[in-house]
Amino acid sequence: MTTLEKQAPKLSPQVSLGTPSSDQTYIQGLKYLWKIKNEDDFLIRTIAHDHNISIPVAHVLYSRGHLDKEKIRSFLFSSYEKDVPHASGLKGIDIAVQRILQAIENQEKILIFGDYDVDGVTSSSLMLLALIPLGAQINFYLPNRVKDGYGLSTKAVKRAAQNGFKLIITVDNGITAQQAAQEAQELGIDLIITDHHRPHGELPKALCIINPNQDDCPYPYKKLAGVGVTFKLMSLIYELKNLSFPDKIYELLTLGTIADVVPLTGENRYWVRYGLSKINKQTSLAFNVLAQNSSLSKSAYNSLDIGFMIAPQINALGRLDDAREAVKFMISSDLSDVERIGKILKEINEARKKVDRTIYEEIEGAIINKSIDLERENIIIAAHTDWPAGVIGLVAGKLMHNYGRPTLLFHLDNKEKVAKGSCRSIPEFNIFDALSEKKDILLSFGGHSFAAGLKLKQEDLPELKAHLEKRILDYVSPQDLQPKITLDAILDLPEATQKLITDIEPLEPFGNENPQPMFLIKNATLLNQATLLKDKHLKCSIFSNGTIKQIIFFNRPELLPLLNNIGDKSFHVAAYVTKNEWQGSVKIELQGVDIAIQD
Ligand SMILES: [Mn+2]
Repeated sequence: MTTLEKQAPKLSPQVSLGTPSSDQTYIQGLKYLWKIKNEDDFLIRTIAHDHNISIPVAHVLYSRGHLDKEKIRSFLFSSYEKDVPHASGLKGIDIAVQRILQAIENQEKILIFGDYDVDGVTSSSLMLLALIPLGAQINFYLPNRVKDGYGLSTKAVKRAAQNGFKLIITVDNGITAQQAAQEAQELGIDLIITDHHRPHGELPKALCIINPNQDDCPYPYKKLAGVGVTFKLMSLIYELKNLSFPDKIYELLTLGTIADVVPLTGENRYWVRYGLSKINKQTSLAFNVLAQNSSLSKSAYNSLDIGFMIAPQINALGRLDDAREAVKFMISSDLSDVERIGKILKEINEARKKVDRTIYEEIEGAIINKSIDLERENIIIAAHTDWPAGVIGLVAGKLMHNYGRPTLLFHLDNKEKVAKGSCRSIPEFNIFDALSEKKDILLSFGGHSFAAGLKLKQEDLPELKAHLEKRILDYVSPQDLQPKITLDAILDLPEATQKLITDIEPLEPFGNENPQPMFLIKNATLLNQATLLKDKHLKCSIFSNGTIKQIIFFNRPELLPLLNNIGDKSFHVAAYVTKNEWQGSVKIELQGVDIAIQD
């Protein structure tokens, strides 16, 4: 063990969140604290042998707690029979199916009420695409983020009544729409709520609620996205009618599931795999335009391409003035329409990236000049009138990752004197629970343990901050509040071959709760001078165990002077192993994440 590697200090006994960390080794890297599970050589070799996979891949499975032979098999080969529970297990779904079929039969007007994010847009699109061919008199409404805000409102219900709708179905929202549900009841409109957000407070009084996260819903898999819940409802209708879905349905399910960053485990893992296989056979017009916009040309797309290149553009859909365009873009078969909207999306997304960078830099500046003092404060909390509500969630995510702190950013609406916020939290701190304790000052809030949205009076911001600062001291150790990365396996540089790429593939699709594996390359030395690409990406060659490999560190220009003065000193590298496709040839590429220089 080098001086850099030390056993994790024992957490204080009242800390029950997170996994016990005594079986972890920590390495202090330049930017991140590296966490890697202590190896058990015998177990790793057994996994490799049992499943005929290479040692580093077996090591990844071992580090992630896939130890049981049967569990590993079902992880590597997910199957419909094992991973996909029948839709009828969802509480309320039978009532919903009957009511929808009745509405179609009687030609009653149905309104889908969606959301402006990718999950909401794909959910709405999926339901339309499924119900229109059945002859439903169906229309949809997506609220405008600025004018209407999130979720089904009494205003929207009144308007629906005026327009003669008899049935409203929410997708990806509605679980906290108590007042709107009341209004619907009074106006004689039946309301079906489909949602996946955690219920809190009294459940709305609707005809039925389909949400696997309801306390008494027996459906075993709780991590579906909004589009996943919509899909289950539609799949039961199609099963009853003995029909099969068009491929486009699976594309929408895949896009929404990846974009909503739900865990890619269990049923989600099954559907994303299935959807990717459909996408890689034939992509839709919308998908093609989005791939072109991001200059992606690959023989096969993976979940990371969708998460990082495709989904952010669909997110820009929510910023279109006319939200209807978003759904039109997703499901239209008119190429000129799709191309026209696709062009706008590209522009909006580029503009969004600029705003995103400006906000990030402003906050970074505040941290550097200590107006946000991370030595004394444990969370990042900041607010501004100029920050658009639609962008702050993404920036909060980036800050959380780079600083290791739960982050809350607010758009200040000075007319109404309210603050509308987005927060992202570290795995060790359940932000949903922490916010629930302060319900009395929150005008609205909702979300998950790692991400939530909220609204409160501006004057209450200090109280919220004080509460969160206090809770974080109760639950989280100082070590939890450092920017961290989790490494999965040791990689001997000679093992970094094309075969390794093939061996890693069964672990895909990567995303939330199943990240791309990160490897630890020990005791490397620099072979020759490192260089900068485009002034920001560092490229160099490293040498270890008789092997030389090129490696690229994206957005780490500060490593240049460091590495070029390192001489013969050896260092550890944290890196991804990826496939680089260029003009038909496939090469292995090491993408460095961080280095740890040894004394
Ligand atoms: Mn959602």
